[in-house]
Amino acid sequence: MNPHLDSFAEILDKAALNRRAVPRLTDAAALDVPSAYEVQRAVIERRLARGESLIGVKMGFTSRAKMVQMGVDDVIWGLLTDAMLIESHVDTADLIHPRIEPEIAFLIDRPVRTPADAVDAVGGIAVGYEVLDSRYEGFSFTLPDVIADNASAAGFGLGPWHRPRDVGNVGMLLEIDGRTVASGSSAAILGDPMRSLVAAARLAEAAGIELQPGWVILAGAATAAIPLPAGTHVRVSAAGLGRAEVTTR
Ligand code: OOG
Repeated sequence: MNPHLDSFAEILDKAALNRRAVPRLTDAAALDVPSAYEVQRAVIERRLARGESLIGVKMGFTSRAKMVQMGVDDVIWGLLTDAMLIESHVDTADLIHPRIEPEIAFLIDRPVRTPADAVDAVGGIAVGYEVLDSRYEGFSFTLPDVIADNASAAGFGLGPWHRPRDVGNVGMLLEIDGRTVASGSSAAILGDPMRSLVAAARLAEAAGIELQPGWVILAGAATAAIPLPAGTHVRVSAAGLGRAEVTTR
């Protein structure tokens, strides 16, 4: 790999480990989208070298609300490792400036080699949440910056799995300490979260990655992301899918 790109991966990996935000990579150097994905892979390779394993992918900017919030206009993806899975607590001291958003999640139960395999490979659907933590100062980035930073992925949690069903237009809520802080419809996710799954399969095929049985695909948020303070209780829910909850400290 181009040593220049590897040094970018080192900067982002260190930023996450040290919980210290860094300036945007594109402030100092030109970075195009393919190179940004190379940086993302190198960031993930560092995590895998520390013993983590891949357990899925997350889609980003699949809704207008997110594109407008972050000022970008293309669908992207990031990779999820087992260390990112949150059971019931998240320690905000481990993060820089975390945000949370509600998600629809798909469980893959057979290998997805092409986008045509994607829909039939779904073994379960759940509501979940994603904790985002940009490694950039001010949570501010261009499209290549955020791709390099693994699409701001920091953690995620899931509600109970349900049998595959139509989730094209279900109401979704994000509550913090009992107050509704964001709400929307899953239809905000590319018109139907299933389209986000197909987009994930397309990106996977292009990247030469096979979506594996047991992997989770986060389809992207239906709402803007909300800052996640310490000492709160967060609940996300989606009609017909129940809920997922997390406490922060
Ligand atoms: C990038 C990740 C966007 C989504 O659901 O659209 C994303 C960010 O906003 O920090 O995960």
